[in-house]
Parts: sequence; C-alpha cells; structure tokens
Amino acid sequence: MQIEAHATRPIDGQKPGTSGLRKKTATFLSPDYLQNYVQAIFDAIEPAGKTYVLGGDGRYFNDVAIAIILRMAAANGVARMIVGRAGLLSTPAVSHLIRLHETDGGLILSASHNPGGPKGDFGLKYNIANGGPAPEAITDAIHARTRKITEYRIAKADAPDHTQDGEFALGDMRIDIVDPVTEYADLMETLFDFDAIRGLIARGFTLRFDAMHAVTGPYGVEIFERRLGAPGGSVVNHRPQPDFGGGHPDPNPVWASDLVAAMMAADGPDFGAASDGDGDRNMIMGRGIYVTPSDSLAVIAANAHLAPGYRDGITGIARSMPTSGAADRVARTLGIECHQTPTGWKYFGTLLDAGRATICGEESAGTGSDHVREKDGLWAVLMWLNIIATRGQSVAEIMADHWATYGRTYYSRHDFDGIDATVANALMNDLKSALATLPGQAAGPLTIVEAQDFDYTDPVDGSVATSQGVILTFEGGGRAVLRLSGTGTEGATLRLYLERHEAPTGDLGQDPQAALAPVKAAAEAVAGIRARTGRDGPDVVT
Ligand code: G16
Repeated sequence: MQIEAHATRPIDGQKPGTSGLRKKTATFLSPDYLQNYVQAIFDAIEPAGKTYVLGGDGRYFNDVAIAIILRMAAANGVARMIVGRAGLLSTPAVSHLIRLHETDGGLILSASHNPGGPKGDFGLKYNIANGGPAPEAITDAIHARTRKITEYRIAKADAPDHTQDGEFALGDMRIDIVDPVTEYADLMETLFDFDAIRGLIARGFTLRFDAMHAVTGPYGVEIFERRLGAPGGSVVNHRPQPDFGGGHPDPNPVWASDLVAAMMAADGPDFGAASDGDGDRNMIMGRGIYVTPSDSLAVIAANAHLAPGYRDGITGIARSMPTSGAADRVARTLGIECHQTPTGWKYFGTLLDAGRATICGEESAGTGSDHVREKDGLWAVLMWLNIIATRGQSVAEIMADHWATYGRTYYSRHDFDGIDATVANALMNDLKSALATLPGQAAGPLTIVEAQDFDYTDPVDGSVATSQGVILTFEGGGRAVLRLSGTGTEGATLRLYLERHEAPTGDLGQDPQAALAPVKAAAEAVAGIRARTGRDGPDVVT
C-alpha cells in the first residue's frame, strides 16, 4: 500500500464545540478541510495498532468522508476499523460498539439535528474508549494540532480488498463491516421488558415513531415493528436520506410538527416519539400531551426500576445546568446523588464511569443511562413504553401522577438564532460584568435573588469548566439561564431557558408560556435581548 504524505497548512476555526466539529457542508468540502481535522485527531490520539469504530448519520458527504477517513486510518497505522454497513451508525450505536468490542474509540460523522445536504451542515466527533465524547483535554489537543499541521497521511489505494464475508483489508488494516442495527437492538432487549411492551401493543396500544428521514429509521423498524410487533407503518419517515427529506431532523414541537398534529388529534395514536439526525435525541408525546425533556428525565428517573435493566434502582441522576430541577426532586425523594453539569454529554462521562450517575438528561432532548456513554433517543422511547406497559397508564396519566407527587416545574427554552456574533458576545459579556450588582434589584415583575456565571468542577477527576452560562434566580423560585449555543454553524444562537416550580397543591394545569411569562419578562428586563438583537421574539420555542 502506497502512502502519500500530503503537504497542507493550518485552517482557521477547526475548534470543536459542544459536540465535535460542526460546520457548513461546503466548509467540510473545501480542500483539505476534513483531511486536516482527521490528521489532527490522529496526531492527538496516536492510533497506530489500535481499533476504532466508524459510522455516521448518512447525511450528504457521509460516504465520501468515510472513504477518506479509512484511507487516512490505514496510512496512520490503525490496525482495525469497525464500520457500519453503508457507513450508517447512530451515535448511541457507535458508543455501544466501542464498548462491546472494547475498541480504542470511534469516529462519528454527524451534525446531529442540524439540516444536511450541500447547503446544510456536516460534523465529525471523536469518542474515547469508554464510548463517550472526548473530554476537553483531548478536544483541546486536537484543536492545538490543527493549528500546527503541516501534512496529512493518506493511503493511495482506491478501494479496499475484499478478504472474506464482511471483512476487507486496506494494506495492513482490517475493515469489518457490521450491521448497524442488530447489536444495538440486542442491547435494548437486555434492558427493557420486551414481552410487556409486546403485550401492550398486541392489546391494541398504538404508537407512531417519526425517524425524520434520519438514521433511526432502520433501528425503529427493527425494534418497534419486527421485534415488538407494532403494525407496519408505525415507524414513519424511516428511510435515511442524505438531506433528511429537506427537513430539519430535530425532534421538537417546531420541527416535528407533523407528529405533534397527529398526537393532538382526538383519534391520534396512544404514544408518539421522534428522534434526530444521529439518533441520540428524543421527543416524547402521548395523545394530547407533549412531555418536556426535563420532565421526561424526571419521570424516567422516578420509574426506571420498572425496567429489568434498572431493577436494582439507580445510583444517581445527572442533568445539565440549564435543564430544569424536576429531576432533582426525584433524586431527593430517592435519596440518591444529583449532579448539575455544564451543557454537553461529555461532562456526564466521568460520573457514569464512576457509578455516581445511572440516568442522565438534558433539556436539549437528550436522555440516557450508563448502558452507553451517549444520550440515546430509542432508549428513552423504549423506557417510556416499558413504564407505560408496567404501570398500565397513559402518558397523560403518568404526567398527572408525577406532578401530583413532585409538583410541576414549568419549563421552556427560547432560541434566538443567527444573531450577529459580536452582538451576542457583547450581550453575554455585559451581563457577566453586571452580575455582582444584580442581587436585590428589581427585574420587571420580579426581584433578583442571585446572579452567577456557572463554573463546574468535575467531582470525579477535578477538571474545571468555567463560564458555562449565566443563572438568574428570582424571588419566588423562578430561574432564567442565558448562554450561547456551541453547536450552531451560522452567527450565534442565544438560548434563554425559563423555569418555575409549582407545588403539588398549586395550579398544575397552566399553559407553560403563561406560567413562565413573569420569568421571561424579568430575564428580558435584565438582558435587553429585544433591544440588543432587534428581535421581537424567539425563533424557536420549545
Ligand atoms: C449536543 C450536545 C448536548 C447539548 C446540545 C446542545 O447535542 O451533545 O450535550 O445539550 O448539543 O448544545 P448547545 O446548547 O451548545 O447548542 P447534539 O444532539 O447536537 O449532539
């Protein structure tokens, strides 16, 4: 095998964000862009003689990128690559395969819920041997390499040699092609009571799973239709497409509006769910009800013991800081640890490895457990089905019971997309500078009790992450959080997170936006979002 050392020079901006490097597809297609970044990863992780998992969500450029990465892996001395057939693997499936085959890590091609196609987005993420996203020490090392790179190594071979069924070779490197679904579906069968869910469906319980033309389609068909017996057609938009059918594969009420309409109909299915581009996010609905991700985390934590994989209970709950405190109340009742981490699944890894958290979740539609080291959309859906089957209650009844026990934490996130980055940074910086002066001040209809910039020290390895978002706490218990997204590819996205708790004896049936109006007004009074951005309102409300 001939290896070419291709001369190159650093490309600006190859800095991983909340979850790997995400850019416009056109940027990834520009000369040497992908190659530089892949070589920087390899330089940082010293891959010679090692084994990695490789796959992606099937978006435009997935196939070409996989061929390039394989040739570069061979040239960098990798011993073996495990690749999803047709280049497909959901993010949680990659995490599972890394753990199952005890590989040294994996590479995931995805820009998650961002649109795909030539005008959409692309991304690349490196996961470590525990199956989880690389921690900041490694992503910083990768970024440092991108700034010094002078050449990348790539095998000249056009196509790998076929050695035996499912096995290929590129020079000395072995390539195993694996079915993307089977091992993941098998894992799910070990965690959940498939018999109970099968029985529920056999008794006429109806479900609709929207794969949003993304990677979970084949997983959904195998699990819900083949293994659990849901009628054909229960999984909709199940064929992965390079541009996700022109849609936005983000499972929230805005982008999954078809599903919401179906679920709000009087004759809608009993249960509805959706997942995102790479299969790690989820949206949960019952007939006539949408479950917020923060509430979903709390319900899952409170009921996890009903699923066989969690029969012995859970050791702890971890949630990202902007996620509502609903799960904290469950942790208190269960007498288990509860952790508040910065946004980014990577911050859960140490807690999961140390056995200090079993269930993790984020407001950004992510829930998961220690079965892998990524959030896992289908896992959350199966957990809900298991809970419904065991409790014999509808989603609406389960939520009503939960709120009657723990109270209801009204919650909403308002996103202001595509803001000029200078304006967004100035807004956040001014807010941070004013923090010390805010406590005691009136803010619209409320009074500020506490104002802080969130810093985090990992309780397991002591690593520190600073300035992860501004938290404003108001008299009466309302909370607003402001931070800039780390996953966007155009301008800046300002996220405003709002929450307010209502006791079990209070009014549990309010419209969330109405319940949160005073908190929103208070946040606006402090941050001046409207005046600074010129926006009348948010682009997306979830
Ligand atoms: C990623 C991260 C999540 C994070 C989300 C939103 O999810 O893995 O931990 O909560 O982005 O991050 P931000 O608010 O910075 O945009 P995904 O599904 O996009 O990989």
